[in-house]
Amino acid sequence: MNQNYKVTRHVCPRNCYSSCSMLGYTRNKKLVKITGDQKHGYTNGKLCPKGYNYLSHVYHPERLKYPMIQNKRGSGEWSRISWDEALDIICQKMIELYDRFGSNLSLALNKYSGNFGLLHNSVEGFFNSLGQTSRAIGSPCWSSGLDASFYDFGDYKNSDPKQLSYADTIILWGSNPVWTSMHSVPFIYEAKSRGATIITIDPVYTATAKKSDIYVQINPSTDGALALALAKIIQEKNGMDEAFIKNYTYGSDLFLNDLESVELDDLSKECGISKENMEKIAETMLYGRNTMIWIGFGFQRNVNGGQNVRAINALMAMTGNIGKKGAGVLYAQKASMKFTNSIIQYFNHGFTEEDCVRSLHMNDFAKALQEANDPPIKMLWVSCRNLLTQNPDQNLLKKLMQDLELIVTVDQFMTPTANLSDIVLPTTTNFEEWDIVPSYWHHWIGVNEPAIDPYYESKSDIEIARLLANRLNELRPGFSTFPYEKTIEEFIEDEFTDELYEYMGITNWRDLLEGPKKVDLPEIAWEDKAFETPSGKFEFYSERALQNGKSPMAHYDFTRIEKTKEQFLLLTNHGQFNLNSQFQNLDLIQKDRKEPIFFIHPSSASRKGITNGSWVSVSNDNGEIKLKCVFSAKIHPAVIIVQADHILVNRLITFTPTDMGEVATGHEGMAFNSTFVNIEEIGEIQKNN
Ligand SMILES: Nc1nc2c(c(=O)[nH]1)N[C@H]1C(S)=C(S)[C@@H](COP(=O)(O)OP(=O)(O)OC[C@H]3O[C@@H](n4cnc5c(=O)[nH]c(N)nc54)[C@H](O)[C@@H]3O)O[C@H]1N2
Ligand SMILES: Nc1nc2c(c(=O)[nH]1)N[C@H]1C(S)=C(S)[C@@H](COP(=O)(O)OP(=O)(O)OC[C@H]3O[C@@H](n4cnc5c(=O)[nH]c(N)nc54)[C@H](O)[C@@H]3O)O[C@H]1N2
Ligand code: SF4
Ligand SMILES: [Mo]
Repeated sequence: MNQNYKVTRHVCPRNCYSSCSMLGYTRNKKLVKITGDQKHGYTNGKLCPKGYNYLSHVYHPERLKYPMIQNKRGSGEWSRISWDEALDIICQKMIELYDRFGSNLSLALNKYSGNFGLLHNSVEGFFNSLGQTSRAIGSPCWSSGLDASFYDFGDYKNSDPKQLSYADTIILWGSNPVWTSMHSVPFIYEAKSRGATIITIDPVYTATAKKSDIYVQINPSTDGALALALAKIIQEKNGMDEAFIKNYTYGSDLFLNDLESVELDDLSKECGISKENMEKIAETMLYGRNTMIWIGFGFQRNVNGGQNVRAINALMAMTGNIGKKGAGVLYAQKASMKFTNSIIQYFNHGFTEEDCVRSLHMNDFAKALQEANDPPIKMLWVSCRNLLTQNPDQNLLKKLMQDLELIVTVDQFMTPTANLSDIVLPTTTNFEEWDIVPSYWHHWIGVNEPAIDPYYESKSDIEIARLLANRLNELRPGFSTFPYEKTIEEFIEDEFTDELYEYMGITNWRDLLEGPKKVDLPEIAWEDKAFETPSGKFEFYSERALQNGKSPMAHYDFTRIEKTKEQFLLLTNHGQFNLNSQFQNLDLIQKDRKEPIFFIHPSSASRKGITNGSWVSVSNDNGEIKLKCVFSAKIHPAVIIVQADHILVNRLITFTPTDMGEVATGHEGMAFNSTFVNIEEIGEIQKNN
């Protein structure tokens, strides 16, 4: 059937739970069809709408074709240059800066999640190969939840998502898988068809809530209060798993003591859920009903996100819902990522992994740029990142970027970030390059092979790293230790060990060309109860947390969450048809995107004298945007929603740290969901500028 096509294997390398395996069909050097890969045991040959639209992404008329230079930053006057010219300008600047400051510290890298493929770590590898450089460190995404897992369990492990199908109760707690993680939804349905109760806890009646048996509209950021309330109710009903607590946990007495000091009434009032309803939720977890809780990433992007995750973990430990079939906490995993990471281990000038990086806070990047001195940042390299839509502090960031001497952005499209750069370098998609891609959710790993030649003059991140290293060393021998003569195959080979091959049931990474492989990890996380905490137990009480200046136990701070009737909490939830700022130029999205909108509960709008369909100024101390109002009874009355893909929304958001995140990601996370705004109807339609 496929005689007329060359069929190649791919993985979608986006920052997405699914990391889908795909097949590319190429005829006459043109990619003509993309399907899901049936051999992937988790995604099972199915893709999301973005996945099925990859052809339009690859051959999008706006794709960058050539290296370009901008006359004056932000002028839009771009001219095509050759790769040689681009490399010369970049490398000469790097060497000049080195000579000026005696190090490469004035050179900064900002890279995050455009592509999670392993070979894209070549960018970090290249930077390491220069000696000391400055680096945006941290994550805007999942930091506080990771630290909470670290304090409680000692590591980041997930059960196989299939375990959802064996649960008696599934709580989708601040996660919206129907939009953001669709391949796990069939497991939820499977559980439901076996009689399981599905509960969604979210300030918004989401597409996921719609599919659930029980929807709980919680006051935002008060999930810790609800978790502790459930713990209290379960304790009162003698629903604790005493054997689990005794054998496998540490600090339960202290936790249970602490629990006594909070009143159920206060907790109920705080989270906005009546005691009767809390009892109903607790009932679904009692009498041996195995419960799985999926804690979303959106959930923990607020000022008390880490503590709230710890409270849920504690609830699950006291009910013994850990390490057994159909039970457990799902958040994210790193256990399958047993790669050597050789690609980043090229150090230079005597520096090592420990001291080659000057860390700039990724989420407080504007301030980090402003404060870096000795030497100041003069050159910025942006890769896999759309800083000027995804980061907070947009206005300051833009202003500070204007002061830099050289900004280079590597991307497939002329993003707002690329637009404020001096040089843009066009890069390949996952249909034009080799790669290896794991997942932070399931345990499968796949290979990505090129189906077609690179689009026009685009090059992969690793190819660019090689070219840079080569050119730098021509100009100044020894400047970079990045091995530009090494082949892509060798880079890949070096990421694997015999142990990892064994885990994957293969003998060579090329076996992945036959289909993705699942790493042989326990289906049930922590089934062995070998927790990796200092006590070797699940830690209700964590000395590590205490040492890091946190409450040693899950703690709900009643004073932490602002309550104001005047302002609204701004939630910027992730959209169904985009992936952060990516895919927004697809027709699929464009056809629905007529005007910039926000959602508000009709009762809140009428309180503010705002009518449905009117234009509204949404503002706070950080800035203002103008949006059209759409009434929605699905939204919590204290909240307004602007989808996270709105390219201007981060003008309203300033760096606000989450309560945890430093251990796992180097800096605190970003509390995007702890932003307050004012709203006011404006008479006529005024354009945002
Ligand atoms: N289609 C699509 N898929 C994606 C992405 C995308 O942009 N589009 N992005 C990917 C990435 S980078 C990420 S991080 C994940 C995000 O995946 P999710 O975490 O599933 O998505 P979010 O929309 O960030 O947040 C989920 C829900 O959390 C709720 N929420 C916010 N604050 C609170 C709170 O205080 N308490 C409770 N209980 N709920 C709260 C929001 O209302 C929202 O419905 O998805 C990944 N997958
Ligand atoms: N207000 C608000 N802001 C948010 C969030 C929110 O919920 N609300 N969510 C946050 C979260 S969870 C995340 S994860 C971040 C995501 O922030 P980013 O990691 O900046 O994510 P993307 O928007 O996907 O931008 C990635 C860029 O990489 C480019 N790219 C794709 N493939 C490649 C490649 O192979 N090489 C190179 N060099 N570039 C490539 C894409 O074209 C795109 O321009 O956003 C955060 N920002
Ligand atoms: S965006 Fe996610 S669900 Fe869609 S194809 Fe990529 S990995 Fe799969
Ligand atoms: Mo994310």
